[in-house]
Amino acid sequence: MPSSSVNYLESRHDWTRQQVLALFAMPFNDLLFTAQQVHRSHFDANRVQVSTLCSIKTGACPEDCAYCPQSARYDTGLEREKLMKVEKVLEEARAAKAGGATRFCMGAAWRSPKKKDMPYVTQMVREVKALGLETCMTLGMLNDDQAKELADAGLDYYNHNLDTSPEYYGEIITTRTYQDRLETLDSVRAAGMKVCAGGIIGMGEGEKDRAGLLMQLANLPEHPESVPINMLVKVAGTPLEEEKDLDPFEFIRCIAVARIMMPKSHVRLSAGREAMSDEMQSLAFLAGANSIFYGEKLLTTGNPEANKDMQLFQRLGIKPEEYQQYADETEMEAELSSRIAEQQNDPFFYDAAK
Ligand code: SAM
Ligand code: DTB
Ligand code: SF4
Repeated sequence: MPSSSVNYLESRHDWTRQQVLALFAMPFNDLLFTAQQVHRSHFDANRVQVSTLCSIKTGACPEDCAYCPQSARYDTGLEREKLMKVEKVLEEARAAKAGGATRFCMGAAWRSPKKKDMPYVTQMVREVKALGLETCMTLGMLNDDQAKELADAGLDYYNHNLDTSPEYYGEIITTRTYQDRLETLDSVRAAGMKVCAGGIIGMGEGEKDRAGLLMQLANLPEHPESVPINMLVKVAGTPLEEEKDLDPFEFIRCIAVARIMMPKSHVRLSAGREAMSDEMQSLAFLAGANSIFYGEKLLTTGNPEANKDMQLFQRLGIKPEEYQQYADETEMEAELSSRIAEQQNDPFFYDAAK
């Protein structure tokens, strides 16, 4: 292990590049063992949160994100669609709930929402929430007022990814800055919503960029509650379509380091699962991933079939996390502690705190 004086069970916001690179450099088994210890001290290790995505506005996006099939600048054969009617969104949300999802994530191919869009998206939030689902949206950049409007409508999470390190960012996106992204995350936090922020792995970045991305996320004043780690989905027509495959172990390392650096966050094994074997996904869970996107489609690209995911959960003894509405943080901590205590009665439990 890199340093015996580091207490990996504490939440920290002062990670140095050297420390993060030292985590990446650990022997694979040591890294996974450490990540699993950290995971078990904060979570029920056999529960995975299940979210479903819905593209409420598809294609024709003015931005130039090199990975994205929805950018108007690349010919990816995607049909552009108008903002989805609220009733259609609700239909999809009901189906997601019936399928076992607890969070419904609505995504729009926008640089940022326009004034005229806000009444529709806030209505979506209110009505999806009324179905008993957690709500998440990803609509591009937000200012303080827009974030407040969404928070007032009851939006639980806002997703806005940093995507990569500040140093590599310019290779991927030129139409908005890293600072713009950080400011959106500030607005989301200031409005009182939970933050969902992560990135994409496999875009030709180096390990130092993966370390740089995780450092940015973990050194935010508060860790994002949800950290999606996407593996690039290579879409024909995008500048990254020919990007070479990433060593799967490098991806798993990234999940493990995210788990260690943000011990209380849900780390989502996000886009790219269709290209992963069951064994690779199970390694990601072992490394501390505890959330997935569930349902046959992400926003515009494919995802494993729902029944294949449920079979994998069954084979691994994983249960979907239930949606609990707690009165406050204390009640939530109490519930988690009792789950962790149950886990400690297991003869194979390894107490990381000892
Ligand atoms: N337009 C909004 C924005 O970019 O903020 C929201 C939707 S955008 C599709 C949400 C995120 O999806 C991106 O930030 C990126 O991290 C992820 N994403 C998009 N295309 C992807 C791909 N081909 N592979 C992996 N992740 C992708
Ligand atoms: C995130 O980090 N990944 C999701 C969600 N947030 C919005 C999106 C993945 C998109 C993959 C490409 C597509 O389906 O268009
Ligand atoms: Fe537009 Fe979002 Fe795609 Fe970038 S990632 S092109 S902002 S939809």
